[in-house]
Amino acid sequence: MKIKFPSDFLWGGATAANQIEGAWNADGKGPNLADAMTLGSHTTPRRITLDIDESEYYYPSHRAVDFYTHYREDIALMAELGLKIYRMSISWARIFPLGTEEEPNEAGLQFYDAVFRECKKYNIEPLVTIYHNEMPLNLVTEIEGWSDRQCIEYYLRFAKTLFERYRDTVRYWIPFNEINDLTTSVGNWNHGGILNKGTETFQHQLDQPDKRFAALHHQFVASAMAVRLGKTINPDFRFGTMICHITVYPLTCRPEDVLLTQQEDQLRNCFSGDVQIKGEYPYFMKRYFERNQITFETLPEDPQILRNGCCDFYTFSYYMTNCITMQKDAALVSGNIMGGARNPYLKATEWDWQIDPVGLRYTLNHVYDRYRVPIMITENGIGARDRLEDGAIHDDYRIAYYREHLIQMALAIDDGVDLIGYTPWTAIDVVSCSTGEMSKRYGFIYVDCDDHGNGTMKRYKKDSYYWYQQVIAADGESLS
Ligand code: BGP
Repeated sequence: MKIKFPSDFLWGGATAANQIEGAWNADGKGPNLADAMTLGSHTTPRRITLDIDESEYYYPSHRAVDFYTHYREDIALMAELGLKIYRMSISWARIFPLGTEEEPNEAGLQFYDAVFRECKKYNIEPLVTIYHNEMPLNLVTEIEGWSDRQCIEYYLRFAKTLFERYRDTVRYWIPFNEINDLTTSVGNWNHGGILNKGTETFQHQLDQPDKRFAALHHQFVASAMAVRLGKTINPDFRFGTMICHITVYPLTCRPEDVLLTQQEDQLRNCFSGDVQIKGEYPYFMKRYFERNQITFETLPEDPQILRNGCCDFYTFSYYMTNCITMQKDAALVSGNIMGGARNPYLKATEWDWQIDPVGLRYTLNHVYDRYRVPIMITENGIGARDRLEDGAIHDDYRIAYYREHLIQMALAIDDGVDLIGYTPWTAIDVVSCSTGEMSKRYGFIYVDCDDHGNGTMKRYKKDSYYWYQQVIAADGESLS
């Protein structure tokens, strides 16, 4: 098949504030929950320390890759790469250091003014995630994050500040990154701002499902209210979901495995997408809550709020697929929010995330069939250990990964899916979310910085940079 993406296809790249910016306490920024996570690895869990103690631990977000001072150079590199869209997030604690202030921190806003100015200079469309795995630490300690309904008000104050300030600068918004992460216990901390008593690490969190689903409900309400509010400020604003799509296959054709797979898909993927796109809780969640004796408070006006604040387009992250089975002794594999049974037909990365390009075409068809709204893939990529040799990085494994996934995207477009954009994770190396490592790299641009923040911070173009540049320039034709 001859490959050619639509000429208006939004070729992009993604990052998130707490993983890229650094400058964790500069110009009035308050500490956020990401700033309280120590360095970990694939085998060592990241500790969560509410008292940030830099003399004892290394906290990767404090320096990250110092986008805060390198943003001009980085955006120029993104422009040279050919990006049409840049997915980034805004640090809540840079704008509202405690989260509870009436007035925003002007210095924080000025930083983003400058970032958007650079984007505009190169005609790069910003796609802004309002909430990406961080909130002011003060809201975690004072109100237990999103488990308290009060959080909606603070979030909307933050969102309104952004909508008004960037009314003519930003068109595409994502209210919450991977909102469905709160369907698993691992989402408590960095998605919900909830630290249950006894939880010491990000990887092993104690769970109170009532609290967790209350937090998720509050985020759904906040998302819908933000959509509504945003459109009163600028009717041209477009809002997207962001679902961490863990595509699941039955490990065998045993009907029980198939049924269990369907239930996993409903809970992990469809639930949150349905609320944000269709504007209501899907029927299967009633049973799920009853069977698991999960209760949480909602207000009578909530269903109406959800109906009135649907997202315009569907976006998701896609890194892996997993298998589901009744068998207790199946071999297991890792994943970002959940692992699963190992698929004998797939290879996995060093961090044990299974690589499945064909699964992306399947997923695109699956979600488009369900929602029939434009789709964007807002994260996809391979975490790998890159080697800098004489100023070059020969990341042929990353090129192979992207090549295979892009071909499947082209096939999905050919199937009829309305895929409008792609922002791979990441435009430039950033700190890993799950392990805090720098050595789990995703970028097209290499940053000379090690796991402990040592290095020159110099930027280098990887082989994948030149390759992606060609792909974009030819609208994907070079993949044929
Ligand atoms: C997603 C997060 C990102 C990103 C990515 C890769 O779930 O939205 O912030 O980090 O996963 O994960 P990791 O950095 O753990 O390899």
